[in-house]
Amino acid sequence: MSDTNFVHAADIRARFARAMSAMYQAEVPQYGTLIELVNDVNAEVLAANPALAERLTAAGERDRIGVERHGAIRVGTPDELAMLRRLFAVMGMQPVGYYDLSVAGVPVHSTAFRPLDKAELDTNPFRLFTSLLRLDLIQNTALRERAEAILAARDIFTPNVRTLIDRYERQGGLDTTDADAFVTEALETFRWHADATVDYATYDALRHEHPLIADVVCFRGPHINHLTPRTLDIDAAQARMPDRGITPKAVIEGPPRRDQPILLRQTSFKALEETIRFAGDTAGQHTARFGEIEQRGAALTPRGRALYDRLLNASKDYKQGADNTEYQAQLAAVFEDFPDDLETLRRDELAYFQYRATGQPAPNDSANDLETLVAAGCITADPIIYEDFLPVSAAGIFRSNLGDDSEADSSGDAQRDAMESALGTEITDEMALYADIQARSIERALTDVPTAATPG
Ligand code: OOG
Ligand code: NI
Repeated sequence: MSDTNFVHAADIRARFARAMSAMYQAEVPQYGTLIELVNDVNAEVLAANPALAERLTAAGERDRIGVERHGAIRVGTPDELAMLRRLFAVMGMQPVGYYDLSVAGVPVHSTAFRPLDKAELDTNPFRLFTSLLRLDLIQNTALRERAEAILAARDIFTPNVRTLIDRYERQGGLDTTDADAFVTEALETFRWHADATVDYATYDALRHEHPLIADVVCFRGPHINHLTPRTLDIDAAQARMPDRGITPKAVIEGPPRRDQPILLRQTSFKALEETIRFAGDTAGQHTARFGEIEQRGAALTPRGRALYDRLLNASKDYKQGADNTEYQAQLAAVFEDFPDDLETLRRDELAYFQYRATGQPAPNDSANDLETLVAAGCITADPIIYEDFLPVSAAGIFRSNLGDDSEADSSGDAQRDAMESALGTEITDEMALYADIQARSIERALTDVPTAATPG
């Protein structure tokens, strides 16, 4: 029962991401300033690096550099998460990856709603990093029950978005009028509300438990807390934020700058102090909303990831109190142990690669296995870009924006099953996606290599 009048999921996602960006720039003008800075830095990098500019143009990415890569929200209950899963499905976004942030002292666990396919990501890359509050980590029973009651009394979705989601599920798609209405209605869930649903005393008690708990529980909905465009030079963007009156977080998260970028580097500007009106008409301050930038590199295999985690852990003491330049220098020294050339990353199976035939015929009289064909120049390989998130980096972003300076401290256990049952679906394993792209590309490349011309 497919209907040709249905709007493609990627198109709804693009409309939604555009609307979200416009709303957020209007709500948080400093985010607009960050976008201007990122655009300027990107333009300078492209002007100085024509080869990169050409590569991005050829890949069709040049026009989309300025488009946001992700945003983040935090919800309070399994029911809210379940409904979000249905809402994001309309835009072709599925839960990928499980992140237990409680091990880093942040009382949430998270997943990212994103398209599964590379082609879909290429059309529009928008993802939402979505965290579910772990109320079970509140020790104080009375406070936990109070938080549960407050959350139970709110509905973060408009009646119209519920109707449109039902219709989408019944029909298998939305026409253009419904798609536009869906975007408008869905956006309402993520809007900022300067008036809290609770009085100041309740807010303060929850904030003392953890600032994140207050942020999730005390408002009418899960306001978008940041959006994240892509930068072509995160070091330059970080260094130049103060010139535009923006205060960056202390250090860039993730791996150091490298010849062959890996995983994800990210930084943010510090969340703004916002004036909140509490029930009973008291005013107060809350920090929640910020802007972030990211620069991505190769997806790592489990082996590469284990090496990354070990080196990152070895550098963690440098981070405390360091400024970014000093921290990056020390990080770079520790990461000397992570090979930084494509051939080693590939041969040692540290990163995932996409293989393709170059068109050159296979040599005669050889085994014609993958490595032989790569060595002979018949098959070539490019790194697959990492499209997911990093729990240690995420914890650093959370912490710098919540006025919480507590260091990582292992508390709760992973609760992947609990999150999956809340979602009502399995969470896709991100490693399996990359492994699958690589495996399929190898199969395809091997069959695409022309056979050797028979000597006449
Ligand atoms: C999410 C922080 C994590 C990222 O890019 O790692 C994140 C949040 O603050 O809600 O967005
Ligand atoms: Ni983020």
